[in-house]
Amino acid sequence: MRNRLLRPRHGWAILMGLLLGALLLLSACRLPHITIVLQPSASATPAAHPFAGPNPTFAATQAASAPAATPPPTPRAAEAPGTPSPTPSPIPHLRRPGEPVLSERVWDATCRAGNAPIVPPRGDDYFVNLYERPFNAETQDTYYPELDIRRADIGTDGTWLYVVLELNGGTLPAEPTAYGVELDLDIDGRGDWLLWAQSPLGTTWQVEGVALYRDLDDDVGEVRACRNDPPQDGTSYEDQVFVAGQGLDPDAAWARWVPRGRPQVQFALLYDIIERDPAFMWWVWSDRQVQRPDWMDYHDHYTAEEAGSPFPPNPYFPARALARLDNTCHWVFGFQPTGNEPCICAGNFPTPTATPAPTATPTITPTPQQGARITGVFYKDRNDNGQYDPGEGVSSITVVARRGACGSPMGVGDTAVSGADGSFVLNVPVGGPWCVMPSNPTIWDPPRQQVNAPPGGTAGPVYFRFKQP
Ligand SMILES: [Ca+2]
Ligand SMILES: [Ca+2]
Ligand SMILES: [Ca+2]
Ligand SMILES: [Ca+2]
Repeated sequence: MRNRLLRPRHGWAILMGLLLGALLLLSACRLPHITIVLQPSASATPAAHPFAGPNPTFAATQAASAPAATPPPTPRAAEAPGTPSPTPSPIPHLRRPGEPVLSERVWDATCRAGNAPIVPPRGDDYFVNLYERPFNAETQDTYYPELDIRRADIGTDGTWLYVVLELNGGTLPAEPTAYGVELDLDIDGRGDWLLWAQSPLGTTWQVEGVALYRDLDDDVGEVRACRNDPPQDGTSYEDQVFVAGQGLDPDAAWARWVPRGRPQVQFALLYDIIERDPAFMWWVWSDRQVQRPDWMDYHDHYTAEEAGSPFPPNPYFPARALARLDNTCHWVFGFQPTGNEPCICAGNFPTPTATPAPTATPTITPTPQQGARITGVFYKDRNDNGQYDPGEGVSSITVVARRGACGSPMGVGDTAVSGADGSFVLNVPVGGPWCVMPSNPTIWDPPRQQVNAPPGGTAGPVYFRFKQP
């Protein structure tokens, strides 16, 4: 009995052993396959994109046009904002931009290489986030013509929104350099979209190096749009919706470098992305210094002292944190400006001559028909007699005229920089009340002055006395 019982038990054990061995062999063979198969399928699950919530149209477009293998956008938290990685894009493109169609233009001041320090002729005012600093910080002795925006144009052919930056010279930057376009769709002075391209750019349209950012919570510009409010508390452009062909739509945004005497950076954005918005405001950037979309507006991130000033008489001279960059003021697309639009360009109202002499600096001399002139003087009261005397003028002070009463100033009518004798002239587009505001108003007495400018006439002079320390 025992033996009989033992024999089947041994046989059973051997059978179980064989079965176990076979199972182990099978699982050992399959394990690597399981690993290989599972990983891609898990990572191929598209990450939930914020865009799917607020805008079903784009989400649908994305779902329809994006190939199944499209990887999800890189997680934003781990990304250094403003540095899209120019990885080769295997993504097939259904649409490619053509030659830009342009309809609106904004002019910008230009600098020139020369004696140090290089000082911008105009077009720089930290207090309204306007910069003309295509040169290095501190010594201000190296000029970068490929950073110096000369003019910018915008237009659409119905499919694409094109923006073209014309630079004052130079060649394709070897150093990391960003060029950008901000779009303010609800015309509140706060950018809503940022189109951002980083060198190296090719001479044909490419998505590599191109990124598109969106502001989700309307905090670009911090507390007061168009005015400096450091320190920055908000997120600014926190949502990178497209980078190098990945994200929103593989064809969303493109850029190219057009080499020529005055080289261009050209942008193309699928007009559908901004729901073919017919009327908005826009402005452009070159930036080799900061390159942080999540720090815009830069005058909300840096204090006046940190930013530095490019003008030697300014107490914050020289340019420091904000150097090696340039931008334009805000201009319109698709509507006639009234002059009350927030941050609107000062001198862009009179249509500049269609074909300016290519050698001349594109100085816009506003001669508005129903406009007015406001004159004034900055001075240091050396003999302390409470009034301006010859020889007391303070040069290179930026001053801005904002429309309306000083309690609620609105759009910028003009900016000017005081000359060697301390005097300045502001050409405003219409008569009426204007608030004349120096940069860094705290050092002037009074800090600002309201002027009622007669249409077609001249008001002033208004005097600003330097406060003795
Ligand atoms: Ca410029
Ligand atoms: Ca806005
Ligand atoms: Ca602000
Ligand atoms: Ca934000």
